[in-house]
Amino acid sequence: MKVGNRLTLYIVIGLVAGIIIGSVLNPISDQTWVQWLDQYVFNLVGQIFLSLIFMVVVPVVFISIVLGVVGVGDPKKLGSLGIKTLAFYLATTAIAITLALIIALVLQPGEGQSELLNSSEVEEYRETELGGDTGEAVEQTFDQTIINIIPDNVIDAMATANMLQIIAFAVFIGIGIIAVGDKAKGLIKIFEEANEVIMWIVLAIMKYFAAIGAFGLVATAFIQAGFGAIQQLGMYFVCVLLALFIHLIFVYGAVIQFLGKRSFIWFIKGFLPAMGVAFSTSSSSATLPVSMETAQNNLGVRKSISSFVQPLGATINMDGTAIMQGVATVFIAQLTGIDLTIMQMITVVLIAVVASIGTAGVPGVGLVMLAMVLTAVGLDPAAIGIILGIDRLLDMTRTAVNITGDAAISVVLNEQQVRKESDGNARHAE
Ligand code: DAS
Repeated sequence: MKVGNRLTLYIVIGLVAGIIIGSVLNPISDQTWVQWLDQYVFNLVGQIFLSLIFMVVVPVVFISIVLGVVGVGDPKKLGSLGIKTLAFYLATTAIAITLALIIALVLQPGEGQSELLNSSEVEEYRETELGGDTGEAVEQTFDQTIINIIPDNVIDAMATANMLQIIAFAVFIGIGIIAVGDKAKGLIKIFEEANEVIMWIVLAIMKYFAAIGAFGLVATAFIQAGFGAIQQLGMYFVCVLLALFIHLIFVYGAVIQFLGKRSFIWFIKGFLPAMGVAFSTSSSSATLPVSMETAQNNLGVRKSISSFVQPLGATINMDGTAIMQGVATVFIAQLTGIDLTIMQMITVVLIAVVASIGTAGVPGVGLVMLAMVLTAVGLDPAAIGIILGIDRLLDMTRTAVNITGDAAISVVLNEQQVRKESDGNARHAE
């Protein structure tokens, strides 16, 4: 069953209706009846939808990766797929943040707004999110990030939805199944049948809840969005959105057209349902079952590639987040009257790439990582309080970009594998 055009249309209608209704109600969001409507209608349907897709994330990721690894069939081939995947992800993230830095340096969103640093939001953020100290954000060093990939308790990894540890455990199970061969035939059958069931559940959730759930989540976000803050932070808002769209259209467009040799319009049309769910949930992890279903059924990506590349990407590849961090760092440096040196900008690129590796795709995680980036270049992380009010609207957009990057890479790797096999068959036939 494909996530068809009709369902895509319903999701888009739900999103647009949510934006319109949320925007109309935002100016009167203090009225009791609006708060009642928001809490008992919009937020309720939204949270039910969110819980339903979060419910299936762990089983989908675990089962799909085991089957994905078994599907690849050879640990050496898996190794090469893994290396190519990581190389693509690191390259697109570095391009994303560099693009963001350039746009922010050219458009100067923080110029002449230094008074924002004295706003109450800064002190409030310092007290509530940074525990009042100078904001030494929890620095997760690179070696800790690597060590944290291996779960010392797989049940705990699943209970806490620690995606990287679930992926690592599933890869080991898959390699074990390949190693024992026919003795594990029964186990493979169990995983295949479990996959059919869990994917049926994902599609049923999409079919019956996606449109109304997306509507509820977006409506409640726009009712609560700080539109007032947008006026003040207009240039910051524009810089982030501009960088996100340039990255989406030109970088992913080039990746799909020139590396995947497919039409970008075909790609966006096919992947739109997943982008709509990402936009409404602001969570790459929650969207993962839908991203994989959509890539496999609408874009023809093989299960063995999609099941490995997309879960990995949902956790370690966050180009949209890197873009926000690039713009925000330059914005806050400009507010503080600091011109970032080339070395500081290189530090921002490296920290943002490393920071995105260890964190799951959940709402607002980009701001948490931003504190680490700002601290690394000597800026006050409490300044994040200035952009907190409008971050939910940007989080929706950057999450959609995050998962689109994962899908673009999975399409390219899939097309390359298909071409490699057809070339091989052609040579064999000669
Ligand atoms: N919401 C995050 C995600 O799910 C992105 C972010 O917070 O920047 O990808």
